[in-house]
Amino acid sequence: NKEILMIQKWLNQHNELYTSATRHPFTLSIRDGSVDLSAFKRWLGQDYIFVRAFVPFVASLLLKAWKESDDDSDIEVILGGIAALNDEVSWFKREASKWSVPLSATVPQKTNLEYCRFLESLMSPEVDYTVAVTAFWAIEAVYQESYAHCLSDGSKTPEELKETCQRWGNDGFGQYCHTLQNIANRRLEKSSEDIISKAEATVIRVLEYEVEFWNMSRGET
Ligand code: HMH
Repeated sequence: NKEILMIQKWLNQHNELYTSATRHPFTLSIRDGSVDLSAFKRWLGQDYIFVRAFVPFVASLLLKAWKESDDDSDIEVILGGIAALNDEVSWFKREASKWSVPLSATVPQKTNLEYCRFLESLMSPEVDYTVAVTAFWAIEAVYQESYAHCLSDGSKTPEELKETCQRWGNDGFGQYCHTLQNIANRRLEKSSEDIISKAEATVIRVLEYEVEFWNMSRGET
């Protein structure tokens, strides 16, 4: 189907899964103000570990874009993403110290290790640029949608969590995610059935991991 863009089509087809990732009980509890702060701290410590693994993934994406992309501006968009991650790592350290979360003593949970291993598998040169950039869009989009919702009309997000929500929920980050979606759609339009189905399976895996990642905030394991 060429009339409707691939990502939109997948979001419709996998709407239930996408909604479980972007309207998770954890982020909904931030939005309604009932959030358990120990859950927030667990998320913060685990996400710092994830972001550390996310940096080399995005670096590997930059390399794929340089080798395979048909559009020079892709490199600039991804480089902007790396610059934002540099800032994000510093922010995590500041935020962790604010909440007394000892990052160096934080042990990665099983879900986190699995998600990081999945990211590592996407860093392989065997993985096509189109598949990797589509995964990148999905990873960023879940946070953008989740945290923007915590700031939208009617939200009761506690003052001390607003900065976190702003980090991913701000309009600039929304625009950036939209640009990534456009890149992914442009590539998918030109891709073989094989690449398209690999990219779709990768998006589904990302959404599943994102749900499990939010689940870790419950601290049951
Ligand atoms: C688990 N997914 C997870 N952590 C993040 N920081 C993002 C996505 C977005 O950057």
